[in-house]
Amino acid sequence: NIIPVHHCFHTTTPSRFSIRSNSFSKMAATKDYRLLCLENPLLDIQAFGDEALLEKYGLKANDAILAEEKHLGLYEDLLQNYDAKLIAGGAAQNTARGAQYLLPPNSVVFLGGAGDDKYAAILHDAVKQAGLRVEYRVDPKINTGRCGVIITGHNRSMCTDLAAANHYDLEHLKKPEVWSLVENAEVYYVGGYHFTVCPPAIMELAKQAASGNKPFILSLSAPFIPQFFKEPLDASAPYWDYVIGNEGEAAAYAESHGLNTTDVKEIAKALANLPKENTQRKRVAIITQGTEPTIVAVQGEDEVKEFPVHSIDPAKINDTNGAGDAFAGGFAAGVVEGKSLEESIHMGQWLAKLSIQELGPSYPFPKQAY
Ligand code: 26A
Repeated sequence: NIIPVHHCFHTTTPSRFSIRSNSFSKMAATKDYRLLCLENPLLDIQAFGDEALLEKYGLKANDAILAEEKHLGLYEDLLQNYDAKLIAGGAAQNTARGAQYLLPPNSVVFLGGAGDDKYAAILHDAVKQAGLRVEYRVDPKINTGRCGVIITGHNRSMCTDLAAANHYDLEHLKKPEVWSLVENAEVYYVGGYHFTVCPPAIMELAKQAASGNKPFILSLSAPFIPQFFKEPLDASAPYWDYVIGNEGEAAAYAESHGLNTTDVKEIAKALANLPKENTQRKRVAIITQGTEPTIVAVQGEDEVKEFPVHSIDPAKINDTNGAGDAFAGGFAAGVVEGKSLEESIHMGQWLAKLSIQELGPSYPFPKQAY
């Protein structure tokens, strides 16, 4: 069953095992593609903007929304008038690249919907550089999804036209060559943004995780998910082994669920103690708060822990777009490797610190060693 390590991009036949040497004397066979991620592959069209630009499109300085008709001119506007850069994005795809950054080759596979255009080509280049395998549901008739990102100071406003990403479906997930990757995976990561696209696919992964006692990680993604996609979000809640969000998402969850509190620790506790399907794992709720400490609540435990973030010279920050995704990527890598909760959080904070020094949701290459 053991075949040599090789890189395998955009193909449908996975190399299931690779050889890695743990030490000179010991060789270990480790399974490939242990982490499987699902969400929306997007191309970020990112620029440094100003108040006037936000106002023109009716955008808040720090937000993530779905584009409406009135927003569709934003993308060309950014490219022509704001010197926008094209950067691989999609929140969970950023997380998947991030986890792969820390894990051995061929550890992570990402699923989502894309087109067959120049934007998809940019995504393929980026994931190839990251060593991330992607299995896109390709729709050649629809363009690849775009996310307009306007940076003002430490804020970012994101406006997404999902396009082909909106057409991900169960049929793709159940294709034998894709489903075998699902069965083979040991940890699942779903970006909450996918609740706007295909909740049945999320539920398939959630149930696959619970029935095999494998960890299922969910990101709340943005305040509008707990606000406007409460029903499918709540249906998946019993399957969350780890739920990750930031302070804004936690507040939106508390409000839409009538928790009657704005205290982040109380919200984390409430999330951790929701009913759970797989009782073999205690749920962990993790709330990041930018430069403030990361809050961690564990199901059934009274004490809510705080983990200070890794300090950074503010002059070194390029932009914070993708910081949360990077945190989730480092954290997920820790879960895959069976690290302790503390160590996994440390890995998340380490990767977030690297990412905010890059332009957009990116990681430094050549790689820095953890
Ligand atoms: C459905 N929506 C709105 C989205 C997104 C999204 N990824 C998936 N679905 N809106 C913004 N993003 C991504 O978030 C990253 C930063 O956290 C952007 O593409 C950006 O790379």
